[in-house]
Amino acid sequence: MERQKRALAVHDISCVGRCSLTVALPIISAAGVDTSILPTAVLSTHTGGFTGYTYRDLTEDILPIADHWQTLGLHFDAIYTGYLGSFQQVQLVMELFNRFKKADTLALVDPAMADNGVLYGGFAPEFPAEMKKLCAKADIIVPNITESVLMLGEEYKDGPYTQAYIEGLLGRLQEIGAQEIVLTGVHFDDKQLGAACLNKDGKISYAFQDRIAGYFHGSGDVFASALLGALLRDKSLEEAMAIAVDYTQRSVALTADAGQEARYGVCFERALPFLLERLG
Ligand code: PXL
Repeated sequence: MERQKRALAVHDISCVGRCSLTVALPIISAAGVDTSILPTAVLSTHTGGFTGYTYRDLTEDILPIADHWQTLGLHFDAIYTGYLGSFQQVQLVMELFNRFKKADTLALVDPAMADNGVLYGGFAPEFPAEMKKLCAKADIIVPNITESVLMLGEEYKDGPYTQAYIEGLLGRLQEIGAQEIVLTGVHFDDKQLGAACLNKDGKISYAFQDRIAGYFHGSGDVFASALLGALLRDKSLEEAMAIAVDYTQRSVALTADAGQEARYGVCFERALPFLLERLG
């Protein structure tokens, strides 16, 4: 057997309402990858669609955890970050990259901070500029269209989009610094929804699935986690993106079928057999 890869997932724990670590850990583990976690905060629920949630900030624990890991000489094949609650947490993730990102470590940054043209609650308008600095240090970034325009200082436009607009956006995102871009929320009509990627050789690819009406909380985290799992299973960027689009769409379809409230997240667990089949 070949060596098992190890990923580090740096996200909050939202105890209820599947997103961030409660999505990343099961999906990346199911892909066969040893998944270490660094929880950045503990919330009773995520912040989208609930009121009165608790928020225990774990910023002060991040460097002591990193110090201990350094004594162990740990190696990570990937470092994956998502929702980060403050400017300071973005700075600390950059420090984690300085310490643990080696030549063969894939740094995947999902600048999870906005959707549908607006920043998530609690973020200052200056936050996207800070997140852009972290994206500059990543190998792959996975923004949606809102996050992309906020980081680029451009105006948000509702879809459907043109191919020229999407490809222009991909090019401008690559200029931020990450070599490869996977853009989510791409649609050229109202029937299909998917993603577009620009790889390090300048090649652009697309992956689509039939759109399921509605807004599904946590689907971006399901997508990015499946993408990383597939990449760590040695799929190409294009293949990993197509697998992640198909798996996310299945999870969303199962959520719609089950008639579940969207704020509790998508039924990604029920689609795991499909993901494993696609990973081979
Ligand atoms: O999935 C993004 C996310 C992660 N973590 C927290 C959130 C959100 C989105 O709202 O509130 C705490």
